[in-house]
Amino acid sequence: MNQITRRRLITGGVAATAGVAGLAAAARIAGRYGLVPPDCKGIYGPGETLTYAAQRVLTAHSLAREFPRSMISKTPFMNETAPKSDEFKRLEAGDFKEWRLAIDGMVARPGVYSISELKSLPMRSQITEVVCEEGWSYIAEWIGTPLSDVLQAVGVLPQARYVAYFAIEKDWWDSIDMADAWHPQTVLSWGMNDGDLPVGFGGPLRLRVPRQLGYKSMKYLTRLTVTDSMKKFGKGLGSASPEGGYAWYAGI
Ligand SMILES: Nc1nc2c(c(=O)[nH]1)N[C@H]1C(S)=C(S)[C@@H](COP(=O)(O)O)O[C@H]1N2
Ligand SMILES: [Mo]
Repeated sequence: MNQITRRRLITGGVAATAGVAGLAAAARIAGRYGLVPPDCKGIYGPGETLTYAAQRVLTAHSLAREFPRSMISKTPFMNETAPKSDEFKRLEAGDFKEWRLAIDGMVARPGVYSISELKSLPMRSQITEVVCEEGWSYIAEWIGTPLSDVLQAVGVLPQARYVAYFAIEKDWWDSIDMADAWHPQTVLSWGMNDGDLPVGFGGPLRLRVPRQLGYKSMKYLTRLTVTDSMKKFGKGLGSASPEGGYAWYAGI
């Protein structure tokens, strides 16, 4: 079956069922195609599943909007100041030369990368918007190493379904599916607006996921884990967000 026909069938099936028999039945169809997000249970579960399934089938390869340089925000809003831990202060005092990104899990060659090692890999620059669920946004240029280049380097195993990621603040962790992980605009960002990424905006390293809301773009990134299931992390909902009432999948 070719791609378009298959897409029409799945979305047609999922959407028609949603209309006739309700969200729960539509979610069951989505399940048959493996299009189920980690937070698929509970009262919002069928809605989350329908959103995720429809987005993935229709827009798996679509690009987040990129803006002209003239639209870069003059006073971008930073949500948080730097992490307060002594460990972070020590790393900052050393100009982040000792900052490391660990990559493990379902990969052939687990590894540890410094910022300068990441900078030696292929680079991408893009001008995209950070959109917070609280209603504000800003546009900035993000410079970094596409996550796909790092995934290529470590050799992702075929069973991989998610990339989980962790910040230096232990309560910040999240995950994306492989469609977003391999997506060309998903970038390990170490630069912003022609300079190093400032600490307030997540420096020295942030994962920019511009197809989703700001909370998926984790600042102060220290670890990536490639996995076939999010069940073993936290409460098994894919990230800390659903534990607090926010969706795991936050496509925009
Ligand atoms: N490590 C970490 N990452 C984070 C956050 C945070 O508090 N800690 N806040 C998130 C939220 S809710 C948003 S909207 C964006 C805000 O990005 P900004 O600080 O560049 O405005 O960062 C996200 N990434
Ligand atoms: Mo946010």
